[in-house]
Amino acid sequence: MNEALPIGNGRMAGLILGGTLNEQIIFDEGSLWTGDKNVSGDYRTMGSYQKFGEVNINLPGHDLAVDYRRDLDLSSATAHVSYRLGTTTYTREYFASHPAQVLVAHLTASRPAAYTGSIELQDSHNEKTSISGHRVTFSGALSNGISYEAQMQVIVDGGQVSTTGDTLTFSHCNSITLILGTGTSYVMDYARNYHGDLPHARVTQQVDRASAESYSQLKHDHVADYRSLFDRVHLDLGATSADRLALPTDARKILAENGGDPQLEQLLYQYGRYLMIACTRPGGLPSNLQGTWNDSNNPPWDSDYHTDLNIEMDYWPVEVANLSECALPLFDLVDSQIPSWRTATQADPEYKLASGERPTVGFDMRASFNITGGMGWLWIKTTDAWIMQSYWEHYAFTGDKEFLRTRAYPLLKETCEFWDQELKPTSDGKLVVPNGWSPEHGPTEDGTSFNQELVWDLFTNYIAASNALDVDPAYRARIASLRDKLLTPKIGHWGQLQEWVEDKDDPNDHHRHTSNLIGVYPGHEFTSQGTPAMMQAAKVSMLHRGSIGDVAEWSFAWRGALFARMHDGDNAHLQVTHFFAERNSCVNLFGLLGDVSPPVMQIDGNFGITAAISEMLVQSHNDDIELLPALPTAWPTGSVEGLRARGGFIIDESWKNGALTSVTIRSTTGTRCAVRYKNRSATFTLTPGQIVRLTGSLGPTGVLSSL
Ligand code: FUC
Repeated sequence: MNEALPIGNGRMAGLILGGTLNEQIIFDEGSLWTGDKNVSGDYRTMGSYQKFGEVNINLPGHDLAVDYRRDLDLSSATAHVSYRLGTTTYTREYFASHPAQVLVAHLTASRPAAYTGSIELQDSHNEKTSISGHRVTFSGALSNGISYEAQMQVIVDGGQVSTTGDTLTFSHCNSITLILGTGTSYVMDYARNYHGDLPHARVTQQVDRASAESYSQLKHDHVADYRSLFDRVHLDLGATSADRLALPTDARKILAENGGDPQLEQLLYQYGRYLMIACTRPGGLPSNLQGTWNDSNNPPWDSDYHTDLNIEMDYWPVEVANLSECALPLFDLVDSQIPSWRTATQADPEYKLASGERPTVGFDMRASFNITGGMGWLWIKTTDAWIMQSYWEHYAFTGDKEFLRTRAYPLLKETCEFWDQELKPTSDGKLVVPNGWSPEHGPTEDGTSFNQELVWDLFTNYIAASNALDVDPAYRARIASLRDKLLTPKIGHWGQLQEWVEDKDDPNDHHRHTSNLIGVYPGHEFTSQGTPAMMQAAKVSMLHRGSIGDVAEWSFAWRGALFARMHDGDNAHLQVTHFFAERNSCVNLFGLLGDVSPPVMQIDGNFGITAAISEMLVQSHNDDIELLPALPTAWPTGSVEGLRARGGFIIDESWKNGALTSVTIRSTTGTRCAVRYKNRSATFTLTPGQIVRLTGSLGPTGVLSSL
């Protein structure tokens, strides 16, 4: 899987291995999970994400292929394999269609009757495959009662097809098209115990419909759908030298660790957006530790939803990189799990109130969760507040009041009410989260910076939400007064932003998590403008944490975003290039956790890098927008179009010789807009749909037009 080409339609995923004699397509679907509602914390009972199956295409004699090439075209979300045998060129094209809800493979050749071989469809849980006509099928059920089914239609042009057992044999065909559909009985619904209808009728209909379409129509619809999302952002970070460009991606990746390949950095940015469109679309499940790609029934960390960094990082770029609707699966899954989390939290001694009573509202989360209400590992306090940040950000960027009113606000309020009950007063009248833990670094009795900053963020977002909806003024005032009493992280004896209430940070500690800096990014408690002393302390902490030692692929992404918020473009850029190192990313540019043995693929770093690069180019704190806040010297000239800013704006920028040359700001829902570039600033009042164009010195070019 570390070399395969990944495709996906937000629900189904494919890994194209690209063999010549044997082509293998591993396929998955986000809802194929073992496990149940167990919340005991024993991760072994939580179940794990499962591999669905494989398609194997056997092409005798094709091991003699020459001029072999494979690629993944991010502009059309299609993967390709091509090679030559004698004078015949063989070409395969693969995509995962969101509109048709199927995976498609299309095998063509430069001469007629060139394809002779066989195809098998394999269940990764060993159920028998059956063949009826040109339809290959398997179905089964996991021990938790989740039923699954896969169907593959084999469409040939010319030649003959025959069946022997579970193998479909083809000879002298001009071309072959495979239409693969999958489904499970899982539903994201606590009230139904997560079990819905059997998938048979749905999968049959999807495969029937797609098989009745021409290949070119299927591809056309897929590309149009994909581009409606992908084409919203264009990025140009400058040109790579021709000799580097001539190399394949795996060779460029090795060199790019030392910089000098802006087009590969640009590709890494867009790859994060590609992977997001491929693994999290409305109606499906959110991205797990491996996105939706999985080649094992026993994947690392169960390929679950980790709450102390990973699931949150997966969604860091979603709003700024203009893929807002891709966040909806996160909200759908969290909403469907909350009834289980609420019961578990309120019953657990960990959350007993000082009075000895149980909390009566709210929920918190253990370090990981599954898709059926189960949780594993330790409680990680305030991860409820962290998840709520995504709900708030969805509104902050889109201005979607209906979402805020019906989905975000009730949960933000409930989470405030939970911490309102749980916070403990210290002897000097401050409020702290008791018995906290700074992921994954260590505990303290009263007040980790991680916990305090997340509660500050929650309270601040709640205040803004209740203001935006003009509701609950009395509770808003109470939360504002609680926020004023929260213990604020301190600056320690070597100038660092302390991780714990005790001044005990080790300046030589290179731990992979940067939990104490969550108020810098992804939070907003500390900013260069608003709290320069805290920002300076955060930078001291960062510089000591370094880029060595116990550092995972996602650490670089987080460090990149942190340095960007500190306006340190060169250090942020260094983190981006570290991602290319052999221990941090796979040949196919999937993130790789090189700090575990053996190293394992993990997707969060991919999304985190896209978020970090976005933060280098545009930052927004409510309606205050910073243009090119952390431009590194490695990208002297370039442009970006289509990044989103909080407050409801879309930003385009161009720069030359390290300086901003032009800016376009479009209001989607925003009105008051304050922009800053270095020591210049400008403020506008726009109406939704209006565009303002500015020069690099932020002077208007005189154009205020409508979208
Ligand atoms: C957290 C991280 C690890 C890994 C795991 C899945 O525990 O600290 O590095 O990413 O999640």
